[in-house]
Amino acid sequence: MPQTWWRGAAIYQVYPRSFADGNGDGIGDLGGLRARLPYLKDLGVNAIWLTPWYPSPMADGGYDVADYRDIHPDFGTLGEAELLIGEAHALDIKVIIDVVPNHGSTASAWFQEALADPAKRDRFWFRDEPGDWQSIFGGPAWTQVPDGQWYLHLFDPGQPDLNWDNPEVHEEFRQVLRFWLDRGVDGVRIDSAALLVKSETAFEDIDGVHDIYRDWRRIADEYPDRMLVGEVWLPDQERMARYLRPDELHTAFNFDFLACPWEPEALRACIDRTLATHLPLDAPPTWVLSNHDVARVVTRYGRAETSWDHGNRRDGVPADLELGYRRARAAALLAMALPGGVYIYQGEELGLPEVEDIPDELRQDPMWRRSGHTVPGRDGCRVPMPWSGEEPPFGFGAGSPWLPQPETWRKLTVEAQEADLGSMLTLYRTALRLRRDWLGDGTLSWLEGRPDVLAFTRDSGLACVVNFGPDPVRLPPHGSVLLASGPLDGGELPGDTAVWLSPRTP
Ligand code: TEU
Ligand code: CA
Repeated sequence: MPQTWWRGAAIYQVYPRSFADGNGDGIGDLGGLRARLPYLKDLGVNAIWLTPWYPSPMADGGYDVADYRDIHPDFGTLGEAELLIGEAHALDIKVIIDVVPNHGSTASAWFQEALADPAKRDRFWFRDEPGDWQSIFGGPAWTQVPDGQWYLHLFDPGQPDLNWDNPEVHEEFRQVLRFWLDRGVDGVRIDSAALLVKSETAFEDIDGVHDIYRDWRRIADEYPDRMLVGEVWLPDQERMARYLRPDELHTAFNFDFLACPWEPEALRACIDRTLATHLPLDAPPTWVLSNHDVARVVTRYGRAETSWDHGNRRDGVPADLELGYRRARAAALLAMALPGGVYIYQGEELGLPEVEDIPDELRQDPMWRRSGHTVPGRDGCRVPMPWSGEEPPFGFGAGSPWLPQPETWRKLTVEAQEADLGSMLTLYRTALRLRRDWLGDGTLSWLEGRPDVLAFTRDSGLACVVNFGPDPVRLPPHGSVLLASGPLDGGELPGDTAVWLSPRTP
């Protein structure tokens, strides 16, 4: 089996706007991120993935890209991006960027040309009459331009869908890929990867999309050790796996796992399904607990219903955060022990909860506007990181952060958690250190036992045991305890707790 870095990598998702602010304007930037690279090194991740950093009117947090070959001035310059890539590499951290091929921005040169000249509209989806599709953020997916035509936007009106029936669009993205691969990026995350090709009646997972990724794979393969990871939200794992055929994408996000409730039977079925679809393709699975589009895991797992559903976000549904925190710790050990790669969304390692009381007038997610102010949306998982100190901005930067941080985050800052051996940050650091020697790519063998316990061993001999039940359970035979997500109870594993066991005595 080829051993390349991405097969077993721990990849940390940076949402640049909210990670660290270097120049004090309240908005995270590349200067802030570069200064915090040592933090990521100490955390022990193998790679970072940055959500879009391009010039953009920010109609959708930068997923409305106006220029794929430059950096948003709020974040810095192309020169700084190049420095960042070099500095990350010097610390042995790979860099993955986000490419958004399904749609551009109304502020892009292409869209401006299309507006000015109806003969230049074939790069987008212009029609004389609107269709009846609804936008994923709510409201109609068609918007009228002054001369009467309509354009398609599956997301915000600021994000016109590109027409992948036009060869010019293919050529543009080939060049964009090369532009960044030439600058040393190690991987590309492909936004909304299943939506690019459309028919007149459907836009999800249409067969022609696979030809695009075959083309992209040929480009990536011209460079040593680069990877493509697809954001493929499809309910069906079999359909999803088609994107991972040997001549297409290297990996995809496992949203089946993210959406799965915190229940042993459902999780076991999800894990088995994942392995069954990935292993025959020799594609490493990925394990994802959260990202910038979903409620924070501490909050999600503290609710009575722990599954995730984009259509029913359960914003504001009461959550037992203590319970959610305990489960999030156990889930972290589960996700990091499973075969393949793991994604960690910034703040997950601090156990940040969803912020549910952002004042309405500060909300920026287009989902809030487009839903007629009925769906609060995704701002609550995008609140700037708390680094240090006793009050906001908690070391995020000198200025007031673009979204307010809760006062209660004083207990959750990096500074507070570094000093605490029982903190979430310490758990993540320890787990990521152990993971390098014991875990990552490979397979697992289930240890059969009680229905409310999931237990398996890995190729290295490490056993991971998670107890979902109410009562403590005895540990299987082992040499020593490597790490536990919570205190063991007289040698037994309490409910909502996970443990990593070594076959060897220390
Ligand atoms: O998300 C694409 C997507 O398919 C949606 O399900 C989305 O996750 C949304 O949150 C619905 O609840 C990607 C990005 O991750 C997201 O941040 C962008 O808003 C979207 O594409 C458009 O570029
Ligand atoms: Ca800034």
